[in-house]
Amino acid sequence: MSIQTVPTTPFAGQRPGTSGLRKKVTEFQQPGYLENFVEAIFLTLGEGRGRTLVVGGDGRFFNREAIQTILRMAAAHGVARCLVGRGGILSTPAVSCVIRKHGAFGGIVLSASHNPGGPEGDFGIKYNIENGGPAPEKITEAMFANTQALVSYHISDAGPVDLDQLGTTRIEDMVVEIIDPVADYAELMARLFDFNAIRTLFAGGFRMRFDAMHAVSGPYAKAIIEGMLGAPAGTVVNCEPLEDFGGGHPDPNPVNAADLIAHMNGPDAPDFGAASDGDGDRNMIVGRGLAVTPSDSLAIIAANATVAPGYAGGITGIARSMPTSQAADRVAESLGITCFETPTGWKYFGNLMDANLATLCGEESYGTGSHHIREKDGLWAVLFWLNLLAARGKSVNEIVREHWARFGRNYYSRHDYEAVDASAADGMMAALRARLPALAGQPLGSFRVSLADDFVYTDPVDGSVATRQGIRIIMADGSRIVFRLSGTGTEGATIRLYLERYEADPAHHELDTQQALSELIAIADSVAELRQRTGRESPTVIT
Ligand code: VG1
Ligand code: CO
Repeated sequence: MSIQTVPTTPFAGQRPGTSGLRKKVTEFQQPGYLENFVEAIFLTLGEGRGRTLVVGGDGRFFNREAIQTILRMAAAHGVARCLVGRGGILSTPAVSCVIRKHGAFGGIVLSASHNPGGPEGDFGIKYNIENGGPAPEKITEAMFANTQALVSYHISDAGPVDLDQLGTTRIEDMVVEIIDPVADYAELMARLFDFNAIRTLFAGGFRMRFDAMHAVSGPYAKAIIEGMLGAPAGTVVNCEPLEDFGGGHPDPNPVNAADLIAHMNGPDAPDFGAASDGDGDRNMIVGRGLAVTPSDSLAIIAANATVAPGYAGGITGIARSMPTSQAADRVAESLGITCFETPTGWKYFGNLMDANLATLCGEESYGTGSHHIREKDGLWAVLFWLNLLAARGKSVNEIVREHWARFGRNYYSRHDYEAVDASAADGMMAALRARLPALAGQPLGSFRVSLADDFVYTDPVDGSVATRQGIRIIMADGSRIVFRLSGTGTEGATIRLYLERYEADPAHHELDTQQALSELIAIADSVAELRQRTGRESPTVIT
């Protein structure tokens, strides 16, 4: 066994996006591609790597191979100990949990999250820092800079590690410990939620369907929901993580989790439905005939936080990404706490949670979480809802409608235009940006624009500034149109159009969402020349 120095040359395009470096599997399979990025990670971390590193992924195609490479490179860079999930499996929230619990200096997560997998699908790599959260931009930018200057990488020539046996082995001087991927995470969940109340709920015949979409949440949901909470076998479906997610698109929304929605709309619908994404950090909450929008879910969790023992003392603040609806703002106001508005991506929440400014965080993209870790956490949100249903003895429908009656309803939708020609998308954003100064104060249909800008965020903790985080057109009544380009896609550009309209009057709370937003949809199209510039008649996905 010895450490090799392998000559290499830089690859273009290794700049991490919203959530790590995400590319087609075939791109990652090029000799040296993964190695270069991992070398750049270790170069960026410098001397701080003498301690423990956590490594795991969502089980997608190329996961095991990538882990073997990363372990051999970690050994070559003086890492003392690597904790690896058995079978190479660790959900994103579990990585965050394990980093924090075991005092690791960081973690490497192999996942392209909600993007499809398999040999023709996507792969990804993310680095998480000591607090368990995604590396902030100054670190990912330093990694990118390092990828552009590489002449060699360092790797041990040791053979592969058996990832399927719990226990300890060595590569060079580094200890490799294969750990149970679920244990630490399950123990944390049991401390946050009233497992006894949830057990009683299931014992009383409450029925649930959790669709793990053949992704990483399966083992976690099975162990916790069926194992610890006593839900009947078969409550968790599609629970075996598959390398290609069974050919599906592991994104828990009504379009990609259509099978769950069909069950929840059916005549024999269970009481509660939920789904999770590729790496287990997203969640969808579904009642009978009702998919709860993620922005509403965040607001409802915030309004009811104290039902869960882990939050019995109340919450210090809420944070939401800018495009997420303002439903949570209304809850924050009624609680007398701040609702922070951050750019898209979980990395912006870390400082707020570390400084105890925000307890709960959420994104419209089916991401919710709290300061128990530093990632969004799909199963956590589902367990919160179970705790809430058990504590209140009400249905999902009742809870949502009572929330609207009390706070008003924020009609909300996101329209995605996927794989659009990149220069057409850039051109649209540039033209829109140029129009912004003239928009303020102008009437648009029955609305009047009160603010039109490209969102800039100044982190209240470290003062760092993020610019160009999404074009927002805010109307005088609080309605909003937001445009962003996705930072997680791997084909052309994806335009995201976010639409929001507030309705206080409960007599108008049962409209169809697209109907309720129809005027804003038309305004968005004409202001941005969306159809004309993209050549698309309609969005690829509406959530
Ligand atoms: C999307 C979502 C964003 C989320 C990110 C990572 O980013 O909009 O809210 O944080 O995915 O989620 P973008 O740049 O494509 O809009 V995950 O579950 O894919 O790690
Ligand atoms: Co994810």
